[in-house]
Amino acid sequence: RICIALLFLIWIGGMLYFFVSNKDENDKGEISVEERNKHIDNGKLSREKDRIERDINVANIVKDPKFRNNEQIDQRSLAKFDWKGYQLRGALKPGEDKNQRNAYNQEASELLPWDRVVPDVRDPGCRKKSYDKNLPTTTIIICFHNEGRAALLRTVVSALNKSPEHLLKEIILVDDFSDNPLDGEELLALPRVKLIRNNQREGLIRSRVKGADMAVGEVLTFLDSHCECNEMWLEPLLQAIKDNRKIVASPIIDVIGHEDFKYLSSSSDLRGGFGWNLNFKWDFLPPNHLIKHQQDGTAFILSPVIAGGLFSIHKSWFEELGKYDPQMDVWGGENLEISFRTWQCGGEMYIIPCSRVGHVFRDRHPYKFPGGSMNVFQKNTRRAAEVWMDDYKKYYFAAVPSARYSLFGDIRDRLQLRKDLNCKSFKWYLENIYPELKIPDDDVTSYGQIKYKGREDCINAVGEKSNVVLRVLPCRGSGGKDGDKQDWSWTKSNQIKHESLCLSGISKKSEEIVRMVPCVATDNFQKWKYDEKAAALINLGSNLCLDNYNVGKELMQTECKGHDTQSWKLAFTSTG
Ligand code: UD2
Ligand code: MN
Repeated sequence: RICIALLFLIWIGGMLYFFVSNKDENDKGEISVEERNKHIDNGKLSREKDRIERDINVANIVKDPKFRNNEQIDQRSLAKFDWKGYQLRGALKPGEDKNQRNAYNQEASELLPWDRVVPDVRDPGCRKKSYDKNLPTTTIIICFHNEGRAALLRTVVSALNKSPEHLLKEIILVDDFSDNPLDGEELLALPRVKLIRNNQREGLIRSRVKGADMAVGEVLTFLDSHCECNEMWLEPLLQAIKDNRKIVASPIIDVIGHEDFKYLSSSSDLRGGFGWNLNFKWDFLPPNHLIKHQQDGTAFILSPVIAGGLFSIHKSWFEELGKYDPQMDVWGGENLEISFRTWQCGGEMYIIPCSRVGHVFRDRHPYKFPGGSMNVFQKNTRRAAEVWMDDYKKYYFAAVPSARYSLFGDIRDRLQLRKDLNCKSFKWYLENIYPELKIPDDDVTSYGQIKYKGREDCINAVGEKSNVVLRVLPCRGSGGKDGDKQDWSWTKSNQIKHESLCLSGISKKSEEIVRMVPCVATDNFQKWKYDEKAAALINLGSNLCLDNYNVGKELMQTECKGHDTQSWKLAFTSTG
């Protein structure tokens, strides 16, 4: 109970800090990498599943997929659109939980005008940039499944308002079988808007391909259905692609708070990355890239992977490159897949800092996953790993053991595509594009979680590099949110390792706090023995036992007396 109370206090403190530090939306008080990663973590799905699954009303009239295109674009005008009426007909009902339907505060979203002004948070250097007059045209593709009307409308309207007329061919909405077909149909009254409605749930991956196939613009620009485009967001993306047809160009993704819908500037020192669990995450720019970025805040940022939702790509390059894997369902995995494919098959990926688009990052999925969220995410990810990662997929299996058993279907078409495009190896990708991703050592004999008293609490390595402390917190499962903080491995020299650090007893002193230090295979204080019978972890340098004596505080080593606070279970899998 003390532990829960403590966590609660930490959480309150964190929230306070977060809100205070983001008080002024115009200041450069940017959102932290942890905060952004928190919202894009993929693994927490299954735990949340019961809570999030909404009943989809199957009694809906199923309509054929259709593509409606009002020829008289000019007769439809933005000014005549009854935005309040549109929103009202799908608005939050009295007594309805405001966070339930969308996993964001729908009430806050509906209180904002459809064309609200957002702060121009671009690097000052961006205002001095000029772009060619004859940029390629684009089609904006927005897939949605039961998106809140206010957010969906703001996405479309901000795109209309912030894009030069001559560059925007059309906005294709792909309604992925939302409960109410009118959510999309009523938007056909807006200029340039076209609509495809799926007659069954397809997921965002196949839906995007449908939109892409219909597109008449030269460049495809994908957006999520809860975005707001910022000043001059489109030109930098199109210019990058005009200059190099094989560039996949992403904006900096600003944060629209899911609680208050404030538009917050994101740090421009971040780029897309992933760990061996193949969850997307934001990485700080590595030093050599950071220097370049600090010299010129408008320079392209090389990104090993894209977040997935917001990017432009030349239509012909998208097609040549194999669009998306059509056997990926619902959500997830496609972002890493298109990233590996782009880099390995001769393309490039950049974040273009002068382009900024806000996005509502959420903590959970508001929609149901036919097939179960974890299964679907794992299937998609495994397909990506099988096709693109060569032997390196073994590190994925090591990080997410259950992925070995996922049913991932037939991948022959995608392997053929890789062959036809003459793509480079994953080794090449790691060495040249993402050398920062460290390859796990082969001196590891087993890996997994260390459970306190063999129950539902696990040892976590909390904090950054030089200041990692150990805490016992609820087990989350590898791949889950913060699950990687609970990943431990046992080495051939009997070290207990997390990332590049090893658990050390430090000295012979009893009641000494144990610490994470750089691994040295010969240091006896870093060597441990697991006594199966006593369920104790004994340090070979001090002969003392790992102890959670001060519950909720850091771990220490104490004399081995068989106390239950000295009881640990290694939930480990062998690498062999
Ligand atoms: C991120 C991406 C998202 C996608 C995803 C991985 C950003 C900002 N977002 O997750 O675009 O790449 O990672 O797959 O980079 N949708 C459907 N049908 C479905 C499920 C979702 O149409 O079955 C729509 C949904 O309404 C939304 C979009 O697809 O417009 C992305 O879904 P999300 O917002 O839940 O994904 P997000 O932002 O967590
Ligand atoms: Mn989204």
